[in-house]
Amino acid sequence: MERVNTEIVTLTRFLTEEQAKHKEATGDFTLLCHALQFSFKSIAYYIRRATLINLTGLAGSSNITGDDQKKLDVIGNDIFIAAMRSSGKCAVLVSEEEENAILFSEHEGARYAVACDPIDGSSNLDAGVSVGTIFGIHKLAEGSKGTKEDLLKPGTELIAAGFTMYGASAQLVITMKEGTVNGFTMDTSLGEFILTHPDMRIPKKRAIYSVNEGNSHYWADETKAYFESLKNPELNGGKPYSARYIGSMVADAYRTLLYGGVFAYPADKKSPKGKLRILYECAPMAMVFENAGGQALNSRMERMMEVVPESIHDKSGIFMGSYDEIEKVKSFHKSK
Ligand code: P6P
Repeated sequence: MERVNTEIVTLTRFLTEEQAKHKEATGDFTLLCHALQFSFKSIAYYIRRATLINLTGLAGSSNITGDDQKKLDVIGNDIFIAAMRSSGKCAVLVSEEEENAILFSEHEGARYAVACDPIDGSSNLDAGVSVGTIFGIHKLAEGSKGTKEDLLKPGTELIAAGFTMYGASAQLVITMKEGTVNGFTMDTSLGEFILTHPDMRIPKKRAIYSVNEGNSHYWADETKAYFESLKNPELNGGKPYSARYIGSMVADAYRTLLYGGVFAYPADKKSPKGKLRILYECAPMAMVFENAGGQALNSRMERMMEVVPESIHDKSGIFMGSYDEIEKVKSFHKSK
């Protein structure tokens, strides 16, 4: 007779227990996370039904970074903005889909600043590829009422970050400052995120690399040399690395976190500042990977968590993954 597992930790219970660890906690952060949880559940619902109710395809608009907006992008963005506003705990929100920071000035007591990409990787949506929401949470500076400057800070000041991948099931990965990385799986019958991957640790090394080789013509010479070395059996115990690239950061990141290896989107001659955005792609992922025992660097081999964005949609090159794999990246790239 299969023993029923009654030791089920929901995200709601996890957040309550986290709050109890901090006597000074007011409960505001917990309420903000409940609003995040609601937005993930809503976005997951629409993504599941997208094809059925014809939500795939372009919305006919484009966002600040010039990406063609998919209908779901717009819906995901609207859901996220509404959830942050109604929480009453978010003072300022930066979204990939919004040119300017959104200030919720009606919430005077709000003490948090949130950066998000509501549906990252959405260009893959029509093909049924996993996409995701990436988020980072900062606390407002003392005396600030909430401005975009509250987000123009290094990842080391993030108080929480993570992502939700909408795949076969919705998988949430979240980490707090100096905390562990915890994975939750959405149980659609209960409508709850269940703790399925407590204290996630990225394998110290793994012969998998994840990069868009279509850009290799534009890479710096040392980047070309690094990836070429991974393909040389003689340099890797007789077997080359495996190449795995989905083109959806959340999906590539989740696989790298679980299996190990290296994910990279290097800055190159075509995109000298890189393609991925610091606030809502590079920094949150860097926090997750570091807290899971891995590393994350920019193309100048600087610790990604120490990079300060110059603007809310500022970009960076990134290498992130297993500790030993990033050490190998460093050995090929001279610190600039
Ligand atoms: P490319 C999706 O548009 C995204 O922002 C990330 O999710 C993904 O890692 C990257 O861009 C893919 O870019 O140039 O390889 O299509």
